[in-house]
Amino acid sequence: MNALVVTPTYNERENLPLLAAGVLQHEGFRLLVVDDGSPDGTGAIADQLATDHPGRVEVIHRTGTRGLGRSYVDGLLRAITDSSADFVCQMDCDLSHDPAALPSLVAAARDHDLVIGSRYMNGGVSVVNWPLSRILLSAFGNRYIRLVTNLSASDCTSGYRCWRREALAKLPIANMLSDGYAFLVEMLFEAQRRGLRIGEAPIIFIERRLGTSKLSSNVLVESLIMPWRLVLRARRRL
Ligand SMILES: Nc1nc2c(ncn2[C@@H]2O[C@H](COP(=O)(O)OP(=O)(O)OP(=O)(O)O)[C@@H](O)[C@H]2O)c(=O)[nH]1
Ligand SMILES: [Mg+2]
Repeated sequence: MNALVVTPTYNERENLPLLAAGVLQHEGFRLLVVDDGSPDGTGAIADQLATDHPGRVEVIHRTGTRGLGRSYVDGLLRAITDSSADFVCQMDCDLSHDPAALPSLVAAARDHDLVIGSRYMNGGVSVVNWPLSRILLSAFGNRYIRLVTNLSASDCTSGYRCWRREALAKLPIANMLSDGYAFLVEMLFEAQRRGLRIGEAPIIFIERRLGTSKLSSNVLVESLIMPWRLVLRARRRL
């Protein structure tokens, strides 16, 4: 078993070494860091990790317009060409996604094409240290997205995911409409539309302790509009 873990980074200087240690402790797991020219020097730390762990850590240094969606496009396009990777995982670098859960996500992906690490599998929302406003935003956001797009996953916005690489390669990664967090919804939408086998595994999301959030109002507005764009585009393609 070989899994490549893609993590986008923007100013994650303190978190990246901790995340890398958490990922690399698992045999068969490698890390691909997609850094967006972080002003805090995260890119140089990623390069050092690549030197310290030859063959297990790789870095993409992006230039040009920054964005989470764009970074995932670059990282996932690289990942699908990596023929030694059976699985491709995606996770945030801020330790909100516990690397200890990686083996169980990969195990669940043996009989799925995509497994989502879900915060919504126990009736409530499994998050630690979120203010009520953030819980409500996530819960209503997910409900809204599911209503508009008809997605069946309980957690459509989770960034903790594991794909079978061959299934991921069937998606039109280079043609995604979204730049920001909506990218996660768009990928899921395209996966469900193509009939990929989508499963979920419960996770506990822990709010970041180090560094700062990059959630912006632009990104939230895109997340409101994108579900409608996806549905309309899919209708036109029928
Ligand atoms: N490459 C890249 N990474 C990004 C960008 N924006 C956010 N990220 C990374 O995406 C992951 C999630 O971003 P966060 O800022 O933690 O956003 P969030 O998890 O929705 O919000 P918090 O709850 O505040 O942590 C982190 O690893 C960030 O470093 C970006 O524009 N480019
Ligand atoms: Mg975060």
